[in-house]
Amino acid sequence: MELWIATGNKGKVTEYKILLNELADLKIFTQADLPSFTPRPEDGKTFLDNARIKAKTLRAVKNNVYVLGEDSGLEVEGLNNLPGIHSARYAGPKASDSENVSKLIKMMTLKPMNNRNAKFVASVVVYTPTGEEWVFTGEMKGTIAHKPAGVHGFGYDPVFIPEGQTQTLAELGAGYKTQHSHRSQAVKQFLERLKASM
Ligand code: ITT
Repeated sequence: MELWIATGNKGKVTEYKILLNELADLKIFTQADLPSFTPRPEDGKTFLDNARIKAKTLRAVKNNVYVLGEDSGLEVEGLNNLPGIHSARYAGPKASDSENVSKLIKMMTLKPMNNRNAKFVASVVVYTPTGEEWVFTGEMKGTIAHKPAGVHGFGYDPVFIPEGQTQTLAELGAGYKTQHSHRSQAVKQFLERLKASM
């Protein structure tokens, strides 16, 4: 089967390839395989809105295949759940992962508080070749570290310490994320739904 993922984020693609590895006949493509593809602005109000926008935009040019859109982000309790849906662009429209991480650390220093609780959220929308819409969500709870540590993963992984752990996701590495991440929770539901539909 063909799965087209509506993302330009290479870190996400790497993780989807690992998470979907058990599907032997799966061929994964992304919007990067369509040179003239232009993503639509992510102007939804929720993760689900934006996941749907991504999947629908790609589906408009790739039908009769599975199409997946994911919108995800980090909600920090002490920052009124920011950066949330703005996670990718927290430090500006073209911000790098390390600029976003620096801004997060700075915001938490400017507003001293004891509450460093946070969670990653992923909303995933899949369109099937026959046009059904499937929706999945996953979450991972944790806390924000005082400074970045570790080299694995992407985004805010260097400052996110999962519940029950003492190291960041960037220290724990891909094996831990494959078992426990917000993305892995959503993909497990997708795999179950897919198997049930076959
Ligand atoms: P696409 O829209 O092209 O998929 P994006 O990076 O803009 O790429 P999102 O709009 O969903 O994707 O924003 C997700 C951001 O949330 C991402 O850029 C990271 O900053 C953060 N994020 C999401 N999942 C993460 C993870 O597993 N580890 C670290 N940071 C993550």
